[in-house]
Amino acid sequence: MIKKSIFIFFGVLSGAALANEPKDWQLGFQKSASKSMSDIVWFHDYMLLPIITAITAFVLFLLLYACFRYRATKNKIASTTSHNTLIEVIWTLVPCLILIVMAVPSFKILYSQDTIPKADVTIKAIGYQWYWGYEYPDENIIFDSYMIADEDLKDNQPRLLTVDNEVFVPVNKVVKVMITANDVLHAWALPSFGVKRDAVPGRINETWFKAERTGTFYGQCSELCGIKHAFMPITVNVVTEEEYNKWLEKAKIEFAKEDVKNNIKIAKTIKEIQ
Ligand SMILES: [Cu+2]
Repeated sequence: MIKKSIFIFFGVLSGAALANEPKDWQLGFQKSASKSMSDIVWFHDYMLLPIITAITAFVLFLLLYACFRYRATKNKIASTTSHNTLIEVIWTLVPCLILIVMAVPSFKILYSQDTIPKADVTIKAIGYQWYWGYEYPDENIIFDSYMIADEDLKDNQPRLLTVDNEVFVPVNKVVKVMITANDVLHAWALPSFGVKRDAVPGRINETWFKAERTGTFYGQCSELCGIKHAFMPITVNVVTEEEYNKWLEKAKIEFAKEDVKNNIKIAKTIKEIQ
């Protein structure tokens, strides 16, 4: 029985760890799919968590020790000590040192996220109330990506995360994402890639990722943007180079940008006629 529960416990944990989407009872981050996210997970697991745990344990020990050692029954006459220069210097310097030690890897990760390498694929993500629009500026592709309603979900499609038109990117390639919005603030966030950037109307923010494995990855708008904020998910399919090229061929016809221009032309002509 115990063996079985241990098996189930670790099974649940590893299952959650392998997923590209949030899972029930999940603890910690989703499994990383980019170096950037691996760095973030390392920073959290091996730097922040040990420091937080050590500080919490130390403060708890001091509290309990003070409560026990200086309890009223054993100390009839209260101490009048109010200063101790040495200890004050220590409790100022030690937190400073901890912050400096934390700052080094933190800034390293921050700068590596901020420096965009030469992009193999460029995507533009535009936040709308309440869906995402995507453009592949180099490929003349443009499409909108709406969430699939609960009643239209097929098997294995996660609720609130599945969209009609997914983003496709090739594996092991640098993908630059230009992020903007058309109406209010949104945020394009994909936990497995360690990516999160605000989508600001009238301004383009840039970020990048390099997915290290294939699969379907899910994210959500991460800036409170209105009544349907929770219903504008982000789905990215990471596929092999061949599959990506195949998708491109199809998408160039289905989502051709020229069509939009033609529509505008047609609309203008109609207006002129009127
Ligand atoms: Cu939004």
